[in-house]
Amino acid sequence: MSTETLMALAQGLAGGGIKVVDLSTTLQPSTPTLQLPKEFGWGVSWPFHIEEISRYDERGPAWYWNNFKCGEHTGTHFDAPIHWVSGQNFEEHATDTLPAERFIAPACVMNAAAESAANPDFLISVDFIKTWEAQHGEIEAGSWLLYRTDWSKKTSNEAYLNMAEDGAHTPGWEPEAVTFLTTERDVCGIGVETVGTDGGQAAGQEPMFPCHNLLHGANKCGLAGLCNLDLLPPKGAVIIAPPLKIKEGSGSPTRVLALVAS
Ligand code: 23J
Ligand code: MN
Repeated sequence: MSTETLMALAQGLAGGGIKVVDLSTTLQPSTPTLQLPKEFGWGVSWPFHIEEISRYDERGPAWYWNNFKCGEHTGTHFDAPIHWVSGQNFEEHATDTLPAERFIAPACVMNAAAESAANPDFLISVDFIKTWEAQHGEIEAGSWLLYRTDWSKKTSNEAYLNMAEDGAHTPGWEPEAVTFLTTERDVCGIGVETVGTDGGQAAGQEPMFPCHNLLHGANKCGLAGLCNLDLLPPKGAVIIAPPLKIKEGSGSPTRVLALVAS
């Protein structure tokens, strides 16, 4: 790899035909957070909360700044392998210890928007992936697999979380599809538009939360709460997604960017 290649990238970014697409939503108090089934007494992730410290006023005449707090898994965010019990024993598996090389990788974008609109409980199968590969070519090792559902286009939190008496109804994964991606394709990780990488009914799947279980059990990472996946080509985008360097963090809100040739 040459310095010329790297400088060509810099020129591409400076108006030379490489676009930067922002795949992140805006963090704000109304940012939707995961609603787990209530009956088990599982802990609750804090929503985003922000408080002004000063704004060029008596609390700080020349400066504006805020305090904020939220769960690690709030809004557009990164899931590290340590997040799940199945990933707890790997080395360098937390936000502060993952090799930085894993934060920049190409992406394959699988469009399941029509299927998800027709059925909010749609689950990606191995067949679905193989059909995509027949059209676009095999998923290269080290790529992110981004699951486009257009779920980020829902205009209310109610529609986005899609909660019913029997829990949330949002698209997810057949366990075999996740295993196929980690073992047969050795992906970098899996990214979704929904509030978490698993589907809304995943607490009742076998294994429970199969995407989290199998993805992190293979020492792979997740991205959740993505938007603008409809602006990406099926192949050829490069994703930049470094989580905050939280000591032993299980994840963090993340600004996720895609580089796309234009
Ligand atoms: C904990 C338990 C279940 C789920 C999740 C977290 C997430 O989706 C997450 O943000 O990692 S489904
Ligand atoms: Mn998460």
